[in-house]
Amino acid sequence: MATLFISDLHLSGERPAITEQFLRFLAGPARGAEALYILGDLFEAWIGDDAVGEEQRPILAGLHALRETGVPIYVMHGNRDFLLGPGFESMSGTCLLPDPTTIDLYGVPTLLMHGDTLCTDDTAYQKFRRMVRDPQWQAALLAKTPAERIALAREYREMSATETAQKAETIMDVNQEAVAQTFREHGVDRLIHGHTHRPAVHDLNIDGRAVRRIVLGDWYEQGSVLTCTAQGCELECL
Ligand code: LP5
Ligand code: MN
Repeated sequence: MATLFISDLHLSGERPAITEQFLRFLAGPARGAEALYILGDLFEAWIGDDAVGEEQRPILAGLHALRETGVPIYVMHGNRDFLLGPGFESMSGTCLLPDPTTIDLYGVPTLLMHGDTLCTDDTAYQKFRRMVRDPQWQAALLAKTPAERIALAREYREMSATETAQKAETIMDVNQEAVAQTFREHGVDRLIHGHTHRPAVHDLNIDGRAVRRIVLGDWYEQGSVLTCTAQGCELECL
């Protein structure tokens, strides 16, 4: 039995081949898993549980079908789909997970995060994040019509594309001190996150303690999955 971790699929009607690949993953390798964890940015954009697009329905159905085979599915918010809510949970048969969450992964205390909160050098993004994670801001946004939200999401995307094109790569990566502080605060041996789209396994020494940070890959061009068993974890491309 294995526990699977994926993130940053960025599923969108604009990339149908990746949605197809994800649906094949749900109907194939994910069956029989002990659990599936999706650590943020499952969707390119989620504008509210009441505004599901036609291209998103097969994804919800695919998740639900996997859940019905007995595989628990946990979903964390990313910076693109922070509006996933209880409606999404019931449509997909999944459970939303707080960021961060600690799990016991075959005896190894493991912290799960999306990863954006570790990018503390990206102060403009952290300011944006505080704004969009504010419950009052979200309530005001969800009171708008779906058409208004689609227009706003497009504006945010354009703003983000302009901004990220001008930011140094190092600013958009995790801050090492934030990583160290996270390991100290949570007392875990392993951290699994996504967001940066820089898949890798980093072996670190924090205050004399050997720990491991595993970064999941995105699904823009191909699938990426971390498979963990009692023997260890392996990052693979699909
Ligand atoms: O997504 P990615 O990887 O390209 O960039 C992220 C950060 N950007 C974001 C913004 C999202 O892409 C916006 C799209 C969300 C879609 C769903 C929204 C649904 C709700 C809204 C409508 C219903 O997360 C980017 C990081 C990068 O990761 C690397 O970590 O750098 O951060 C930014 O680009 C943020 C800017 O730097 C923030 C600028 C300050 C803005 C202050 C608010 C002003 C409002 C402007 C209104 C147009
Ligand atoms: Mn992200």
